[in-house]
Amino acid sequence: MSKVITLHEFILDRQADFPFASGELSRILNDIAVASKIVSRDVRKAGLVDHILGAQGETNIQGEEQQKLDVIADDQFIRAFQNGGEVCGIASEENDDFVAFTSETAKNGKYIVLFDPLDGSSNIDVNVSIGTIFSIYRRSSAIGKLANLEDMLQKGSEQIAAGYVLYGSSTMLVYTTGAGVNGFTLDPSIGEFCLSHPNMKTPNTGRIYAMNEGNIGVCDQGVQKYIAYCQSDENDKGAPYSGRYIGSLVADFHRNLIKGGIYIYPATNASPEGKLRLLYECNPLAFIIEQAGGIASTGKERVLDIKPTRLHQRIPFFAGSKAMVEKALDFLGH
Ligand code: FDP
Repeated sequence: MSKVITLHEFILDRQADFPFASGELSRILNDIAVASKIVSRDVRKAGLVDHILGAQGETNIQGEEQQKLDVIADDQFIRAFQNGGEVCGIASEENDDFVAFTSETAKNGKYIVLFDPLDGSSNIDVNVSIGTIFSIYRRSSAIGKLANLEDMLQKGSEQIAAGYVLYGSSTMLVYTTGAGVNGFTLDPSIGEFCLSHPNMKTPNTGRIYAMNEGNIGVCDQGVQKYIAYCQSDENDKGAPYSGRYIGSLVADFHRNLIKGGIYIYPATNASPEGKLRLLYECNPLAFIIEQAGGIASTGKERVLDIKPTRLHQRIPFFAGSKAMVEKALDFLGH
């Protein structure tokens, strides 16, 4: 039987791969792992908290105000980064503005983290998989100062690490530091993430397309034609692909990463810029899919090449197996 490798051990083993490694990035990754274990625990009892403990009003049995799980998750991650000492500022889906940490230790932190604490949160109430997505950059501002907006608005190609946690039938943490993608499954009996998916590669092609097809009539003709191609028996597979859409980005992305497939969230009439957020949804997933051998594009350009202009900027997103995304881009005329 082979030895179990925990995330903690794995991170320490890989630390030497970074130039000038001082252990700070490793500590941030460990902080994320701890925060996500806490969130995983809370997600697992979501139904109890929402429907039993909170059933009598606005407060739970301890007299505490009920909080939505995405706010709880946001607080958990912010607390982890604020107290860790390596991170000088964060931006998250839950906060309109970025947060620059003000303690002297934090001002000396070299890193910033952008994250979506609980993505797909509209699925919490119906017991469907949800996830956390994170993206780590070296700060561009001077060490010792407060983090600023420019620190947050770096190109995705500048990421030094990115990953996600999927709270699914099991809890998994998948991350990259630019040297491949590795996946860890939480063993609840020992409370550790254990290496379960080493060196993940996405198949070059697959049979799955994932899109909210309710939008098919209100998106670009190129997308409509590509989806018709996926559904036709005259495509490259000679049979219709499988349509699979959970409506939870991390879950849809993770399934496609493993099985091969394409994820599409195009621009629509109602959301001409697309729906998904560049900084803490698309960039981290783009980094991962590229590291796994796939492609992530807006339909016009490589996601990681975009210079962000706003914290909550949205983009159209086409990501997945190389051959499938290239085919979709052909239909879009690129
Ligand atoms: P949600 O609105 O539930 O938070 O980015 C948010 C996201 O979920 C993704 O997780 C999900 O893939 C997508 O939006 C679903 O959007 P549609 O309901 O428009 O398909």
